[in-house]
Amino acid sequence: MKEIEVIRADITLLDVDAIVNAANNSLLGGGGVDGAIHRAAGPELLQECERLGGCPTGEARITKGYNLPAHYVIHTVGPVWQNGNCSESELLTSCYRNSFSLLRKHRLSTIAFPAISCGIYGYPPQAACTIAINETKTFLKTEGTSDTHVIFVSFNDTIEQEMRRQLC
Ligand code: AR6
Repeated sequence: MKEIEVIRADITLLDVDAIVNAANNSLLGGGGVDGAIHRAAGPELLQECERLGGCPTGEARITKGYNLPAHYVIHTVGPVWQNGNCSESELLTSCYRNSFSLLRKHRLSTIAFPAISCGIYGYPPQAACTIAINETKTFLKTEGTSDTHVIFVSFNDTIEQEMRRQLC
């Protein structure tokens, strides 16, 4: 079943094909969900990330999940919110598109996203949720298979409520 789901959870605990990491350009870890994923995955994740040589904003890279229940981690680098006139929406859209592209390339079915850019990077939640949902619907319509399952993981009320409101 092609499906979109919103759940409240710690993304590091999810047993899915791939979880998405809201990373930074270095791919060498940081705070927020990035720090949590690296802590839970263990040092081998950092070793693989070191070999990737970073990632431009809006692009995505895939690694194994190591000690995580998830088999893979898709690392994408969201934009830092400035004033909305610095290509933030195009860059956030690219994060979702490139993450879905890796999902398809690796023939994976289940993917869990955190709210990319909505924490430390300060993206307004309403606008970010609209992009996340629109890109997901487009992917499901054009390239999703009967097994595709997209999970939006929220860590706070604002994101969860906004996601649910927009999916109604
Ligand atoms: N599970 C699910 N969601 C989480 C978790 C978790 N364990 N932890 C945080 N969130 P952020 P960004 C939510 O700041 O804004 C890092 O230092 C959080 O509540 O992790 O893209 C990177 O290295 C928020 O809604 O990512 C970058 O430097 C969402 O995840 C920078 O932060 C994203 O918050 C990236 O900032």
